[in-house]
Amino acid sequence: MKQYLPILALCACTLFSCNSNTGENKTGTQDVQQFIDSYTTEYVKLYTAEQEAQWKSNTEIVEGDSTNTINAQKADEAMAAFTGSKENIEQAKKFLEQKDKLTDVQVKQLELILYNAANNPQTIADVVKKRIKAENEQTRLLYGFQYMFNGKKTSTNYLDSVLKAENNVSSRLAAWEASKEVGKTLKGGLVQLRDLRNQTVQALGYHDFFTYQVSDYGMKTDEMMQTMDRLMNELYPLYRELHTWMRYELAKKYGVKEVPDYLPAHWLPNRWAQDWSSEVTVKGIDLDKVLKTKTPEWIVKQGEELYTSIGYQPLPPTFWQKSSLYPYPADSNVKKNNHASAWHMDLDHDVRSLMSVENNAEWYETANHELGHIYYYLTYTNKDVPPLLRQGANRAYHEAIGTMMGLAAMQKPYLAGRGLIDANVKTDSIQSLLKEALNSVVFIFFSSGTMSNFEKSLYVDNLPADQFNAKWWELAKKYQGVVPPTNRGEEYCDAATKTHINDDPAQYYDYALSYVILYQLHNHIAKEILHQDPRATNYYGQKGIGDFLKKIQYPGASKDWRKVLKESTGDELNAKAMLEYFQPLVSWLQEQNKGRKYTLPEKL
Ligand code: X8Z
Ligand code: ZN
Repeated sequence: MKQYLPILALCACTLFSCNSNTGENKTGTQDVQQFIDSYTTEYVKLYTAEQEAQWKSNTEIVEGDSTNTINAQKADEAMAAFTGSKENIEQAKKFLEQKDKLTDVQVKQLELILYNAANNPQTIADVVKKRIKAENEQTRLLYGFQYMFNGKKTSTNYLDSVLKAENNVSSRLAAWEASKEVGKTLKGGLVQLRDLRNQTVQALGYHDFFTYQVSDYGMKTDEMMQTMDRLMNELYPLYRELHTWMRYELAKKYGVKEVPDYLPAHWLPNRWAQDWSSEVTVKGIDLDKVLKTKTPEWIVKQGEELYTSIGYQPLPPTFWQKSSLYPYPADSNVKKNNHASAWHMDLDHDVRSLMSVENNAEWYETANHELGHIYYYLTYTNKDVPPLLRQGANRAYHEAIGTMMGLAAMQKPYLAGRGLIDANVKTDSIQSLLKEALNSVVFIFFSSGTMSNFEKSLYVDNLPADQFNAKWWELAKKYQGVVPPTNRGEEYCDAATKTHINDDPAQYYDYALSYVILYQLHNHIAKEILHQDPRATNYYGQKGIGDFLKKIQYPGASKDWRKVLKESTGDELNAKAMLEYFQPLVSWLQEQNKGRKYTLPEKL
């Protein structure tokens, strides 16, 4: 999720008194606290202005009118000038020289001040300025883009629906290609952004922008990439079965006699092949069918109700007034960012979501995901967490909780309890598990594999501009077993059709880690709180879950994430819970795949 530096907003007096109470007796902490307080005041002011400007430029994109883009740029520049100023860097460094005299929370804030500075060093103000301009222009190009299908103006929601429902392979190909056209217009900007992003952080001693982003976890690039590999290796036997099963299944569905060795990208129900779950409909639990009878508004409200049922407060009225939750018409002159996001506008209670919700299962899950961010914001906005530390325990945590709620809200006992399906209908639990694996397990190979390795190559290895598309498809083949429908030359930039490559750069491993964490949390919730099978839970009305999650969320980033994980689940970061969850599926798939040709190598 795109986060513009963390910061506060709000009632400075409460926050400040809490800050100055911490460690007042230690020598030097008066000075340091004064510095942190005054930094915070200015930061919150600039952050709020920046968020407002970005909100406007992401929700009102008008062809031929760049006012909002320019205003966003100016707000970004003001923030950069402050956070990257020589004085702030020097001061923070000076105080950190006497770490032992400071409280943990002070150290964390000073480190954050330096982390923010590294992305905006004013010693190279011209580079930072160019980067900001390029970033805002890239957003405008991506989200101001008019998608066309069969000669008509269309939307990504529509193209997605074709990829989910269309059985005619030529029509699928046309929709897939239409969805990739935008990449061509983004390539130049991406090349420029890669260089500028690297240059900015290099000024403060980071090797490259990817390494900078990874350092937010207290990790080095190698360690992160090894974590990605470890994760994929653990899940690979299952992925290989799923891949084999899917090749045969889709060949049958499209009436193709010769089963392809690799999955053609346009055969799959998602633009990036990151989620194949809509290929399976579990009899008796057809959520898409149920949701056709509901409105998009109902979907968001239903999400809120799940959260309030476990003990969260109703969303503040401003959430409903100020969010932008539904799509604009496909041919509207005004366009908006069509990818879902959640915003903490002022580091206080102005929380908003930007979505394009339609009444289908994918948006049902996404709405729950975004509300996870929103309730995370609201929970760490408290007197004990200084504004600078109003962030997730780490970025993956922020992604994990909402996704977990989304997945839990698709399990049978929950849907039956909400009256969305018939509780008495017999359903096939293996089919349910298969559907879930086609979401979660498949996603790991996109996020840890293709995305993370592409961005590593882009930033760390300085991938030459004439190899972007070749690299992208080399990785998609290796990790996902997916190939492009036709040869895709370097005039295309298929990686850039993924929003994160442009506007949430070098962070996609967050999502991979979030899945691992969420299965650890869910496993704990099911077994220790609900005493239910993790594969068949009903979270609704269970205050114990709210208590458990709030305990994780409350301290924000003021507590070390490894400690948070250990304290909440009793374990380190690992894929055990996820593996255990899907275990029953492995033998079923092996049985289905008997006699079939496996085309992925035995080992990744
Ligand atoms: O980008 C997102 C969220 C952003 S808050 C909607 N997700 C990833 C994606 O869409 O690629 C959620 C899961 C993966
Ligand atoms: Zn998110």
